[in-house]
This record gives sequence, C-alpha cells and structure tokens, in this order.
Amino acid sequence: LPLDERLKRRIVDGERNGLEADLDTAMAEGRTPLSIINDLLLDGMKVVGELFGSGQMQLPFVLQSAEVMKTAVAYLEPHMEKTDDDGKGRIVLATVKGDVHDIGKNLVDIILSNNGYDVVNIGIKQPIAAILDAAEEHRADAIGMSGLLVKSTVIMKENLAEMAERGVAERWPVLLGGAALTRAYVEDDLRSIYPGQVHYARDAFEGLSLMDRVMA
Ligand code: B1M
Repeated sequence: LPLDERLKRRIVDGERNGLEADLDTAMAEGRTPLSIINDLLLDGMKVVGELFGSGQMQLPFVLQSAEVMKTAVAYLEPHMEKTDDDGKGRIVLATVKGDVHDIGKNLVDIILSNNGYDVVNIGIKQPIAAILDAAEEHRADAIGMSGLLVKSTVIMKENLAEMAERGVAERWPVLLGGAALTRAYVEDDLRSIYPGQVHYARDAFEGLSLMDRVMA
C-alpha cells in the first residue's frame, strides 16, 4: 500500500507495529504532523466509526484503533510547530459526565497549547461541579466541553442550565465540541439557556479561532 493509505489502514486495523517508522517517513516526505493527523489518521477513525456503527467492528477493536491513534498523536506532537506567544488565556477542558471519548478533546488541548493558550485538561467523565471547581481554582478565562455521545449533548444542556443558575455566565464563555453536536443545536437550542457566550467548534482549529475571538 502507498504510505498515505497504509497510515490510514493502521488506524482501521489497530496495527501499531512499524507505526513510528511510517510517521517518520511521512514527515520526511514533507507532510506536517497536523496534516498527517487531519488528512490521514482521522480518515481512518471515521472508517472505524462507520464499521462500528454498522455492526461490522466490535468494541475491543475500536479500542485498539483508538490506542494506535493516541500513540500516533503522542509521537507527532513534539514535531508540531509552536508559536512563541504565551499566556493568551486559560481554558479548562473536559469530556462531560458519562462520556469516555477523549481523542478529540486531547487534540483541542494540543492545538490550543501550541498556540499560546494555557490548557487545564481535567480528563473524561467530568461532572459540571468538577469542571466549575477547576475553572475557579485555575482562574480560567473559558470552559471547553467535549462529548461524543448523543447523551452528552443533553448533559451539555444540563451543564449550561446549571451554570446559568450559578450566575457564572459573565465569567465563562463556553466552547462546545464533539461528533454528536451540531452547530444548529448549539446555536438554536443551547444558546438560549446560557446568558453568556456559547460557541460550537466543528474541529480543533475552529476551537482555536473561537478562543482567539473570545480572548480578543
Ligand atoms: Co465510541 N462511540 N463508544 N468509543 N466511538 C462513537 C462516538 C459512536 C458514534 C460510534 C458509532 O456508533 N458509530 C457511538 C455513539 C453513538 C451515540 O451516542 N448515538 C459510540 C458508542 C456507542 C460508544 C459506547 C457506548 C460503546 C459501548 O460501550 N457499547 C462506548 C461509550 C462509553 C462511554 O463514553 N461511556 C464507546 C467507547 C469507545 C472507545 C473507548 C472504544 C473509543 C474511545 C477511546 C477514547 O476516546 N479514548 C471509542 C471510539 C474511538 C469511537 C469513535 C469510533 C471515534 C471517536 C474519535 O476519537 N474520533 C466514534 C465514532 C464517531 O465519532 N463517529 C465513537 C476522532 C476524534 C478526533 O473526533 O472526538 O469528534 P472527535 O473530535 C473532533 C471534533 O468533534 C472536535 O475536534 C475534533 C477534530 O479536530 N471536537 C472539539 C471534539 N471535542 C471538541 C471540543 C472543543 C472543540 C472541538 O472545544 C471544547
């Protein structure tokens, strides 16, 4: 298989052996780490999602694919470009209660961190109380929530309601992302619940441009 196709296959097949060598070759050929992730590896994850969704792939294999994805991202991370600016703002990032998916959230962490933001990544399955405690403790400028399950979109709604009730809307703009969300749901349904800023980010790069806007 050509290199590009092989890297994508590695994610689908959960095949780790020789991964680093292929990533090195891709970089040596001039691909940036981010283009390897966005144009190849995420394509592989998409296929995994389709196979899993249609019952053609079982969960343990999805987990293996996710592990290879994480290994690849960790390997590529030190090779990514970083800006010199620092201290552009601080965001608390979490995957919401009941949800374990964190590959997207961790990509958002990497992109924001490499672009001058201070990211407090508190992990998966985080209830709103823990998210708000972290935001308070670290004096965050914004809160980012990720969630991939349809259930998580409901949790986000509850979280925003709780935040509105606690009167923190002035303090914390909110960024939301994850495969189950849609722009329309965030902008039409969720915005009306929270009297502060609520933004939908389709991907990590939109997350970055939104943070730039929020902090401007
Ligand atoms: Co799960 N899973 N999974 N899974 N999994 C999905 C989400 C699913 C759509 C698969 C499917 O059926 N086709 C489906 C959800 C269906 C639904 O809710 N209707 C599903 C299911 C059902 C489940 C379980 C319930 C399965 C089970 O146990 N029977 C279980 C859930 C457990 C739980 O959470 N309580 C489960 C478990 C898992 C694994 C553990 C095996 C593994 C996760 C490993 C891990 O993350 N550490 C896994 C995986 C890998 C997937 C799929 C295949 C891939 C997800 C992924 O990493 N994508 C996924 C299929 C899919 O999404 N279509 C699926 C790549 C990642 C980069 O994309 O996170 O969307 P994503 O991030 C994007 C953007 O969304 C955005 O930026 C990223 C790109 O730049 N973004 C943000 C994300 N967060 C953001 C936050 C921001 C800004 C942008 O600001 C704050």
